[in-house]
Amino acid sequence: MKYSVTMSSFKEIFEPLTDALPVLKRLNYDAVEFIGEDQSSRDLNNFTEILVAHDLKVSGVTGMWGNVSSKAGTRRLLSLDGSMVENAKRYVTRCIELCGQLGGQQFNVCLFADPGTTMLDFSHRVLSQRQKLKLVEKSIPLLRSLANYAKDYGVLLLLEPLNRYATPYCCTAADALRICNTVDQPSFGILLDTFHMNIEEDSFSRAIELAGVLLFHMHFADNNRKMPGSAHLDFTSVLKALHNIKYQRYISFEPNLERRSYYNSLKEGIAYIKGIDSTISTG
Ligand SMILES: [Mn+2]
Repeated sequence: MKYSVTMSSFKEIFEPLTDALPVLKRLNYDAVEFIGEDQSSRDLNNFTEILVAHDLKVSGVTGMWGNVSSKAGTRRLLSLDGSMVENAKRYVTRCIELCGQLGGQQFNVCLFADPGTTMLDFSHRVLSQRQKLKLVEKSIPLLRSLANYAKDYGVLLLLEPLNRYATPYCCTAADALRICNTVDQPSFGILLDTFHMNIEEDSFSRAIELAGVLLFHMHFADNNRKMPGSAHLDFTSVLKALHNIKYQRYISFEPNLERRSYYNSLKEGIAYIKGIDSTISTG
């Protein structure tokens, strides 16, 4: 396995964000997942220089979708407003280019629609497969053309299912697989995130095995979005399933970190996962 951390986890901790890089190198991370926001070419050059100096790689670029910022909220691939879809499309193409430029392997899309599209109490209800399909159907040709665009940059475009409280149109590995099979492009695949899986999947292992060869990236966080080992997710079954499908790509930690405890969290979290991984590898 190779280990990476999302740079977005450091937004509240480091200014500039590049100050996170020496820390990550010291803690034996292999790579960082760059943040999918506009950067000046000066900042980007600076980032690349510091990255190279610390012998770190870029695993990919994290798509900033939904409520993470007001800008992110306008990136709606499922909008009924054509200009909103166009806005999301431009965002994806820019991030693909950024990812290619940084030598990253993947960029993730999440499917958001206009607010008020569905008015369900998601604590008790979910959308039916038919309702999901109806809303997602229109975006298939766009996803296909974006996947093709990504291919030209040596980047994979990955669909990340989120939990129902974030966006209810693609929540499980089965939802993502259905969309993937319809898009049907070798440069289009799946990213699974243990935080969302914990809410939506019947089982970690069944979801991972279902995604199978289309699983190209993993986000790891515990059930409370802290580093793995902080709470009660069963990372042994996650890692066993990854071994079963011969997954050898990045495990990218995507935790909430706090200024006072980030160092120990990052240190203990990777040690916890590497510990489980080595028992599986030798057992
Ligand atoms: Mn994620």
